[in-house]
Amino acid sequence: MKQLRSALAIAVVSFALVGCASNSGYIPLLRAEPEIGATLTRAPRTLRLFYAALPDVERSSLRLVGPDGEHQLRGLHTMAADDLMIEIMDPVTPGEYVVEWSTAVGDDPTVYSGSFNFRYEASP
Ligand SMILES: [Cu+2]
Repeated sequence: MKQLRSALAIAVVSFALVGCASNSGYIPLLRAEPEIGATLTRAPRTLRLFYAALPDVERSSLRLVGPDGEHQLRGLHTMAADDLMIEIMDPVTPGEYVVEWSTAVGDDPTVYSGSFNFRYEASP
């Protein structure tokens, strides 16, 4: 009986650890255009991020920060392909860019956030 109880305790503890680890590590972002970590030779005009389920636009935001600071973005929407899409208003000049996103997807009420980089090098 004592053995069973300690086995149960171990099971509960390891379940809690696994739950904790997957919670903090889970990111619903699958891929993006521009691609995550890409080096581009053409300046992007839009950002499009693809998620594991349909994002809730009302609870989503995107930011683009580059060498000239934060870019103006317009018209956050979804193409109903589990994506978020937005238009980049001011010209993308060469350099390193960070896309910051936050969103809730599908039936999951959690608001997730993250960021990724891409680089734009003007073609010679
Ligand atoms: Cu679109």
